[in-house]
Amino acid sequence: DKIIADKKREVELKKSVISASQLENTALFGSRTVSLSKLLKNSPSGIIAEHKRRSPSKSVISHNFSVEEVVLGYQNAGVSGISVLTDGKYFGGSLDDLLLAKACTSIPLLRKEFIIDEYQIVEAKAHGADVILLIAAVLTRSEIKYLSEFAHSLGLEVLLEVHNREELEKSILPSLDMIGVNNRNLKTFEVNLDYSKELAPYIPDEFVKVSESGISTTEAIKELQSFGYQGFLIGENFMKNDNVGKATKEFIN
Ligand code: IGP
Repeated sequence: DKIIADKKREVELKKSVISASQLENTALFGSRTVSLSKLLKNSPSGIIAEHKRRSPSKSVISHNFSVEEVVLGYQNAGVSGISVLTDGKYFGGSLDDLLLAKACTSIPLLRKEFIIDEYQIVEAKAHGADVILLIAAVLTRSEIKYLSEFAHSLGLEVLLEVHNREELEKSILPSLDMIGVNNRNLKTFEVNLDYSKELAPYIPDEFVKVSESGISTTEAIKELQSFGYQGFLIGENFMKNDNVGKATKEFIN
């Protein structure tokens, strides 16, 4: 679709000015990563809080905060991981946001991006990511295999996002760490936690289960936990508040 066509163009343009090997020469590229999946297995909160300024479904969510304020607020609230949207055109994010997040915290960071090329995985590592997202809806099985193995070779973990059984079945590979069910239908933007509940039994036990999008109550989390979910990706419900850190803290504690 349109987002992926735009992303392909963007990656080709970037490659023409900074090569992957130039990115590999940065200090962060060689740094150690933290395992989000291990943390989620042992974590009391299981919350992966997202830095999200706007989205195609909701336009403006927040524009009042610095990355530092949001990240420190999330850290202080006790989140297990932080997701940073780096897409500019549709979500108003950037790789700079990821870099700033890395400068503020040692909590594991997920690069939230439409990844279609290994170049973006090198970028992720060079800007402080610990985890990358791969979206099954826009990748073939062999692309998922190749990209996830490449991420592992750099010490990055992989969260694979699915929305239905077909996407799940085509994607199951040993090189994934976490499987996330997106509760939002990317075509209609409709959100329903039943997607997570219905797909849970088909996700093999060796993968940490993550429920993504549309989560706004602790009751929903308790229910999802009863279906085996250990990670909960939440953006809007935190970012829409006047005090992101305070709202997140109240939600978690
Ligand atoms: C967060 P929400 O409803 O809590 O703001 O959702 C996250 O799941 C959502 O931003 C997301 C997303 C994505 C964004 C899930 N998968 C893929 C961009 C691309």
